[in-house]
Amino acid sequence: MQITAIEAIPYRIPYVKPLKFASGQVTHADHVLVRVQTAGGLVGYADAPPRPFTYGETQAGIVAVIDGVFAPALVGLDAGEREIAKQRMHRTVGNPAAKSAIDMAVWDVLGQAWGVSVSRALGGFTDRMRVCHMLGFDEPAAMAREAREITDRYGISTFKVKVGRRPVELDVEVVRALRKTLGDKAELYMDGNRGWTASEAQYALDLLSDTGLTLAEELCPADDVLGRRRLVANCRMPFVGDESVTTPAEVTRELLGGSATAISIKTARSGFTSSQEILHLATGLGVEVVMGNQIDGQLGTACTLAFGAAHEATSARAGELSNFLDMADDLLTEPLRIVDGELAVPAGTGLGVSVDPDKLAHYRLA
Ligand code: MUC
Ligand code: MG
Repeated sequence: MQITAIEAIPYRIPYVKPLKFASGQVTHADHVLVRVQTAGGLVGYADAPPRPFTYGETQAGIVAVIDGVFAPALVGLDAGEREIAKQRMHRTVGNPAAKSAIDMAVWDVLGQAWGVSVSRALGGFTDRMRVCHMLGFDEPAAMAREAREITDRYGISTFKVKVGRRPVELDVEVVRALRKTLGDKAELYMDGNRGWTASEAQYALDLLSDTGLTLAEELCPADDVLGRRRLVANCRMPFVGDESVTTPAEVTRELLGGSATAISIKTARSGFTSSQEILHLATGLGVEVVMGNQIDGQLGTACTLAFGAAHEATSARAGELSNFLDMADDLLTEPLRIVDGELAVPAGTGLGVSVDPDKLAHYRLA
């Protein structure tokens, strides 16, 4: 099953409701669809969402690195030679979304060829995941209203709250408004996207100590090395590394250095292959993981879901699987549907999803 082509197709779909957070905002899904074709006629898809404010990748850069570097290095390999593909792509230090989308599109092909779902091939632990919704910046009352609507409509009861603003009290007010609106049973955790200093984060944790938060993610930069270590040592809940732990080596450094005590796994930046390395590293060290969201559309969410449902540790917590709800449209033929707070892994081989050719023609860029 020789790989005959790897295409990078840029497209743009607007957001109905822009997502704002401490390190940036997203108003359009300016993503790149990656299509892997094989000699046997099987075709695999995955999505590359550039996050320039975090990793420096851009839509044009993803297209350029796939067309100019990764596709020429991989075309001609057998789809099963994944370790060789990884070796060739990982010569390049950066470009996580481009590398990951290729890795996952190849897995999509392999699942189809083997006649199994990718989720089964990766581990097959369960066929569904509980869903966590990520709430972007707004006024406290508006964020509480959004959470209430999401609960009523989709049965979702876990929320990741974006924090990291100044004054710190604004975000504290948001968490209090959410707790009041959603009650004690809702799970709430917060993500600062490095917006606070270590001491501001400590102040916020102190103010919020009675609100029942379950996780604190990337509240300050990991590069504030000693301040972050002190913060993490004082933190009573797991402190999640996200943008500081994008590779197995970074995970090792941050965990051993005491700068994180839990790990966010994002298939958009470590694909399936490196996400498994990160997962096994974390579980081997007895560290909790959460399936994160790189502000994915439905195809990216299907990848997070496939990986999350595949393993015991990744399905233990609700996965961040719902932000495609903020988009005006999507590319999949059969939309993902959140029912009773859960997403089921699509039936079928590979990723179990297909791209609607008319939608792709409509949204693709020249
Ligand atoms: C998150 O968990 O931080 C925001 C920026 C990014 O790269 O991912 C999102 C969500
Ligand atoms: Mg985060």
